[in-house]
Amino acid sequence: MPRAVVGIGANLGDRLAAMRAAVRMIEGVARVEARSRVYETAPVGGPAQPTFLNAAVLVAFDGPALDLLDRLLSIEATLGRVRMERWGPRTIDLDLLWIEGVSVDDPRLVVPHPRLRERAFAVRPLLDVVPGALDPVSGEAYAVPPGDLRETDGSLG
Ligand code: A4P
Ligand code: MG
Repeated sequence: MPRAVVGIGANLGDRLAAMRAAVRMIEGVARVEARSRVYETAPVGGPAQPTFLNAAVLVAFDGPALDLLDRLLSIEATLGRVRMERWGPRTIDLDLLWIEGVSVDDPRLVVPHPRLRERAFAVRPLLDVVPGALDPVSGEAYAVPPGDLRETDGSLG
C-alpha cells in the first residue's frame, strides 16, 4: 500500500487540540503509521499572523491520491477552517506533502508539495516519520532547510 505524509499546521485557537482532532479524523480514512513531533514555527509568507504549530503523520492509503486529497479537504472543512486569504491564518491546514515514489501534477494536486524543500516546518516533521525520505523525481534525500522552528513537548496523541 502506498505510503504518504500529511503535513498538519494550525495557528488559530487551540492549535494542538485541532491537530489532534485532525489526526483522529485521518485515522478514519487511512491507516496512520507514525506521528511526528510537534514544532512551534514562525509564520512563513502571508500577512503578519500568529505562530504556527506544525507536525506530520505517515499514512498508508489505498486508492488515488486525489481521493486522499478530497478526504483531507473535507476534514479541514469539518474542523471549521475558514479560507480568507492565501497563506493567511487557519484553524487547520492539511497538506499532502509526499507520496513514496510518486509525483503528481494535477490542477488540483501537486505532490511533492511544491514548496516542501524550502520549508523547515514541513521537511522536519516529514523526516521524523520517514527518516530516509527521498524526492521521487530526483531520488535525492530531503534535508531540513534553515528555518525558525522549535520542538515542543506536545504530542499528536
Ligand atoms: N493543492 C495542490 N497541491 C496540494 C497538496 N500537495 N496538498 C491544492 C494539499 N493541497 C494541494 O489549498 C488550496 C488548494 O491547493 C487545495 O484546494 C488543493 O486542491 P489551501 O490549503 O486552500 O491554500 P493555502 O494553504 O492557503 O495556500 P497554499 O499555497 O497551499 O499555502 P501553503 O503552501 O499550504 O502554505 N508558515 C508556517 N510556519 N507554518 C505553516 O504551516 N503554512 C502556510 C500555507 C504558509 N505559512 C506557514 C504555514
Ligand atoms: Mg495548504
